[in-house]
Amino acid sequence: MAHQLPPLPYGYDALEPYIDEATMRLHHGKHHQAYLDNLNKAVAGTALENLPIEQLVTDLSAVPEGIRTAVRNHGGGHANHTLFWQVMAPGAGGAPSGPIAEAITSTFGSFETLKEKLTAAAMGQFGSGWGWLVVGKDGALAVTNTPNQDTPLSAGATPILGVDVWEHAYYLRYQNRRAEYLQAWWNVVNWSKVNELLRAARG
Ligand code: MN3
Repeated sequence: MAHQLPPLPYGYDALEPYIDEATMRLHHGKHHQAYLDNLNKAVAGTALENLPIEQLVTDLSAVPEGIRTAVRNHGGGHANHTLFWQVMAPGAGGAPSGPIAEAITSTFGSFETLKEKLTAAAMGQFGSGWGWLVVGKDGALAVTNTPNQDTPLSAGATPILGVDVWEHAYYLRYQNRRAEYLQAWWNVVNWSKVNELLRAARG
């Protein structure tokens, strides 16, 4: 069964005014769909065709060389965007609560510090890529970034919050102002989903 575009868990206009409807329509309907189409094309007829996406991008060395770059880019794009839609929600944002709030405080000292570090990681990603909050193999939280559509899964970490800093994620509303987009993005962070992902990552 080919990989499918997961429906957005809210309307295209639901993240207004922070993320605009036109961006969401293009981003989900065209960009994510294009990663999917290219991923499906790459794995069609191979032994990897039916592997779940997380498994596929976690062990890229198991992917035959001829399609490894395609799986890394388009499989990564599919995995990253699937997470991205889920860790945002309308009427969300603000300070985290629950286990993620405790983990952030014990790791970074405060939510404000995490916010600064993740914003800086996303700002500092030269060109296209992502900023991440991940859970390492040891269960510890860390902030990181990746270029292009690389996923932390390929480096052995589990992403529980990610922000897309490709220009297609913000250019229509924010043009070149990545900092302004990032500041706005914190208003749509879905902490209850991040809590769920933290729980799953720590098993
Ligand atoms: Mn994107």
